[in-house]
Amino acid sequence: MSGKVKQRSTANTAEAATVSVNEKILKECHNLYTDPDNGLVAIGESLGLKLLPPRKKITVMLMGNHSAGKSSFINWYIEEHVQRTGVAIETQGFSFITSGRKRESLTGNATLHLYPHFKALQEIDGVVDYLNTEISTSKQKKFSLVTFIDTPGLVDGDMKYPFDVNQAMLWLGDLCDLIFVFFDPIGQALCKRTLNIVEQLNETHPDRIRFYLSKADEAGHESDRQRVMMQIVQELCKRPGLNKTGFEMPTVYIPNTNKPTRCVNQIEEVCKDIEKTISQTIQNTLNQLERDCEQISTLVDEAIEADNNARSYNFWAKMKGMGLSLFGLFLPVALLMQLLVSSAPRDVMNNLVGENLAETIATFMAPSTAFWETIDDENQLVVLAVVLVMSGLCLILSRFLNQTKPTLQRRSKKVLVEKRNYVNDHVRVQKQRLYSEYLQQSVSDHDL
Ligand SMILES: Nc1nc2c(ncn2[C@@H]2O[C@H](COP(=O)(O)OP(=O)(O)OP(=O)(O)O)[C@@H](O)[C@H]2O)c(=O)[nH]1
Ligand SMILES: [Mg+2]
Repeated sequence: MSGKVKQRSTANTAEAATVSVNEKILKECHNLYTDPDNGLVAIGESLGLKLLPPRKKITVMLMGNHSAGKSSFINWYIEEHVQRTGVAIETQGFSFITSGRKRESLTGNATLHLYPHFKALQEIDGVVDYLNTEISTSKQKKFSLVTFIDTPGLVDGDMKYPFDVNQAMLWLGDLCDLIFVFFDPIGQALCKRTLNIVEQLNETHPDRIRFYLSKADEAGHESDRQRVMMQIVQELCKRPGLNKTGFEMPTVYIPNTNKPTRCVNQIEEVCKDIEKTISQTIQNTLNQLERDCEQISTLVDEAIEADNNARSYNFWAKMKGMGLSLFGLFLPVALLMQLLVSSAPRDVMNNLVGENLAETIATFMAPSTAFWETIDDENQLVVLAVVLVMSGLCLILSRFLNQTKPTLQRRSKKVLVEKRNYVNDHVRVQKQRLYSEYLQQSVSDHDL
């Protein structure tokens, strides 16, 4: 085995290992969210928090004018001829190209089942009939972590699309991680429709868009290529929404060993962009996982604190209510006693409660008896009425104060604490492990 071949096979093995580590990380993160019993989505839902499970792959949309080489790029990337290519208008709808265990083609409805987050596409009339998925078993490059969306070639003029192509492209662009815009030197590189859509997408997602001069080997000599590039950049700069300094437009073409050319090919840059986005997505997914765990933990803490506060509030509300009720009941009893002490002859009292107790009561109530006797007979009735009204008010107020706040049942509280402990002790530990695996693999990548 020659040194070069050996080197390439070592690089391929390392690449395959990286893909499988990254694939595993995204898959495990996805499972941590979607587990039916302990998934973060279910836990979040029970706390009124809507969480979205992370995607297991990144989505790359390819757009550009007709015959710019979009489908050919996908076929080259996955090293399988899944998409039709040719000089005619080949791609008329939207094709999702993704990796799977079995080569299969899915129709529009099956595609929407496979990608539920793209379901709103069916609101654009006619799109579903022009939607399909190609599942390929290819394991080339980073394909197991990428879903490509091949889009219809864009042309100006009388061409009629069976659906609102601009709307569909803008809508899909919203959900993609990367948008590759292919400009080819021969065709309608400056197709207005392409520029319009790019301009609109650039308003909302400038960080996702990458421009490429595709089929660069067909541009002729270096000077011709430079001229075409200048023309495209000038046209792009004319658009206010695209007028930014330092346009980057790598020149790319599908390598063809039968047609050697001296033209520089930066197609590896495209692959690197995909790899960079995968790395970024993994880091974002792990960071989001940490944030979601934190949010769940905070929500549980808040729920428990609110419950403790409600319990303490309820305790004091009950105490106040009980105090007022007792006072409300005590007032008429005290009044009755007063009436009895002041109006009943001493003999009757002695017979009723015994001599000793009658004496104690008389001593105890001496001040109020003295006060009672200063009030003339007419006003005694008024005092009687006031005391009875006060007693009634105290009883009503006590009922009002007795109103309590809802509290959690002991079992529900226990379940909440269990959920928080699961998130903190299990999910966060898993996240830590996945981060270490990711960093370990990415450091060894750089070592190579
Ligand atoms: N020389 C050269 N030809 C290419 C390259 N890429 C694609 N082609 C050819 O260009 C033609 C159009 O390529 P497609 O991949 O079908 O282009 P497309 O952008 O998918 O076209 P539509 O689906 O019609 O929008 C085909 O005949 C390809 O063989 C390239 O890099 N260099
Ligand atoms: Mg095509």
